[in-house]
Amino acid sequence: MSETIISADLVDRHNAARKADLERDYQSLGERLDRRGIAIDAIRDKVEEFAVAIPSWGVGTGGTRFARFPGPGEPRDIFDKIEDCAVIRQLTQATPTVSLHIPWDKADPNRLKQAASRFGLGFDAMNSNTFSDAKDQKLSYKFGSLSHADAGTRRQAVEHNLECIEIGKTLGSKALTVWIGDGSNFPGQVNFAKAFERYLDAMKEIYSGLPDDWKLFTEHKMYEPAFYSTVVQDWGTNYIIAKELGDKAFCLVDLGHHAPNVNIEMIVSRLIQFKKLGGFHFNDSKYGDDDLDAGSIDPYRLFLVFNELVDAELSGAEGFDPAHMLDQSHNVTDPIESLMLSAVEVQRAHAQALLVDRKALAEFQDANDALMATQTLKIAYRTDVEPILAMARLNTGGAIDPVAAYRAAGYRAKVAAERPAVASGGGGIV
Ligand SMILES: [Mn+2]
Repeated sequence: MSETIISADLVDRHNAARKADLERDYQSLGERLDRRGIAIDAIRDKVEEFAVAIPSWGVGTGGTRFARFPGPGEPRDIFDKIEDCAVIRQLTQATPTVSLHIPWDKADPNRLKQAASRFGLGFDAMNSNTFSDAKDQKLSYKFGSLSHADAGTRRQAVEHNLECIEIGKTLGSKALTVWIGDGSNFPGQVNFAKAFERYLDAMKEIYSGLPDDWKLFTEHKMYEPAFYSTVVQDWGTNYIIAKELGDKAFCLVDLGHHAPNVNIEMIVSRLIQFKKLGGFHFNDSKYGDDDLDAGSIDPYRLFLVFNELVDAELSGAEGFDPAHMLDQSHNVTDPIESLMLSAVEVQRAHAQALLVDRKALAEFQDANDALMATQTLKIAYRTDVEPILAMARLNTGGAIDPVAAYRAAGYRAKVAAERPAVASGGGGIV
């Protein structure tokens, strides 16, 4: 039995006060779904199985290029971050793993493993960092890392990634995510082909150090930190990388890393079809890589992405096993609250997508009935699945209303008393 940070008594009392209402709502929704031929318990079971990883860096307050305004009780180190992740896990029961960023979270791997297992947490993908300079680093990444013109800098970046794999092996991680800031700010600054060739050569060295049961994820991003061109610019480039490297290499889709209005759900479908979808970094955006909370701006798009995922799952797409992770910057909210609600939003999109009448949809598609096809999606999307999500939390030991339970527990005030205030300062979010 793993330890809990929020008192189990408090969660029990919280749930007891809400249970009767929830049971009525669940039964009422169950009757309505039954009329559509859907068994509510089967959907709830799938929600209970669904998991999304928490990025260690997400529990600290994020920042923009303008500034960062830390909140009270900021985690001081990875061990504080693990405790914050344990709270998110306890109250939502949707986030069983933490994704580490090296060197930010560097610590004795055995101690890390112990700290996480105390709360029943595991480790998701390892994330390398060659987009900023670590303290005492020999060569700078100012002008790139894996695609750098200088062979020594590329070697240093390759070795860092190999070190991340080594740390991850001890932790029980099974994937490495390589995100780079390489690119250019001016036309003519770099030779596109040469830079990409250097990147691919460096990635091949990293790939050769990957254990057989690991996956390698690469993430595309059209701009930032480089503003004219990035080396891994778009999903096409990302697909080429995964294809060049081999069967253990997959593309990661960060929802914020596309131009506004790009049809992300179609990209997801293409990557599934050609067996290269590795997983997601969930977040939401209005203008660019805003790193806003998942589902906060365009929940319908999140649903449409899950519509593709559920379609692939139900049709038994070969090798389909995408990793789910949140990747957001919480600038004006308590990061724990944002991450809990974001995990629930991702669960919600999944549950709604499970409600799509796929047989009817296929028939409308074949009959060229555009109106009814799109209505079929809308009927699923319009269904308020909150009673299913809340019942899944109640069944698995979480809180019916995670934010209300978290606030009642006074966790933030408690850690603020223990963790010294952090001075506000420079921005920086990837
Ligand atoms: Mn990301």
